[in-house]
Amino acid sequence: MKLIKTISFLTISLSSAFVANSAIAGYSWTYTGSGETCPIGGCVESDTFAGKTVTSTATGWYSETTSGASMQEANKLRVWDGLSVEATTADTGTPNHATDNNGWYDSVLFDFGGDSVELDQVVMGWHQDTDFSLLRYTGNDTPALTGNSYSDLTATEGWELVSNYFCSCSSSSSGSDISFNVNADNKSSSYWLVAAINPAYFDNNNYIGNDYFKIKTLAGSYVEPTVPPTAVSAPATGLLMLLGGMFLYSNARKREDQLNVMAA
Ligand SMILES: [Ca+2]
Ligand SMILES: [Ca+2]
Ligand SMILES: [Ca+2]
Repeated sequence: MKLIKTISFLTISLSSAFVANSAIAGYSWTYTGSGETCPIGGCVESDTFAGKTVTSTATGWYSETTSGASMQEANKLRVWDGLSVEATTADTGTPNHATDNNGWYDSVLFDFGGDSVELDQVVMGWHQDTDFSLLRYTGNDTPALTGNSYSDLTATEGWELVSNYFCSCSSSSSGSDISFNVNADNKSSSYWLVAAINPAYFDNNNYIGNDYFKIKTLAGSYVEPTVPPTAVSAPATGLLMLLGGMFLYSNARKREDQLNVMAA
């Protein structure tokens, strides 16, 4: 019986090494300011929950509006009542200094520094019409935006359109936050892209060209990494096999003794 208990304990211990993908909910990253320009490398916000700090680094991006135009890092990413992309030196003033799709197609890249994040909510601060595309990166390396078009991202560059989201507000509804529940399928990634809704992801020009918003808060969960099978040490596996073998041998011996007694 002691041997059986030992084997059971080891089996449970080894099995627990494979338990994966538990998530810690409650994270949020909020960007507010008075128009400061993000430094080279991006604007950084961190949140700590249950002892784990997850950092979000935001950078601004844009492309010309011609089909297939290449993405470039924006002239400025600024922080007002949310993140605002000034695509070029001409993409300024209200409302164009917001993240928008008039003149250039703006977007903000959020890099979570290798931590896997499941986004649940996107909150816009100042906004007018607010239709946007949400993408996540599915690759294991660092994504390259420069020189790729928005279409390239999903066609060849490892990005996936999570969904498009639409504001039911009119273009004059600025002045208060608007919150979107996103990512209904609970997907996770270390890189997320929020774009003023883009024709590469939503083919209806009636929705495009009048969206202006400042990305204020992202909220979601940190997804703990899967423990790889290699984390189970070879000696532990060997011990389990050895104990299993001893158990089988012991049982076979008992059975043999019983048969001998019956035969005697
Ligand atoms: Ca613009
Ligand atoms: Ca802009
Ligand atoms: Ca729109």
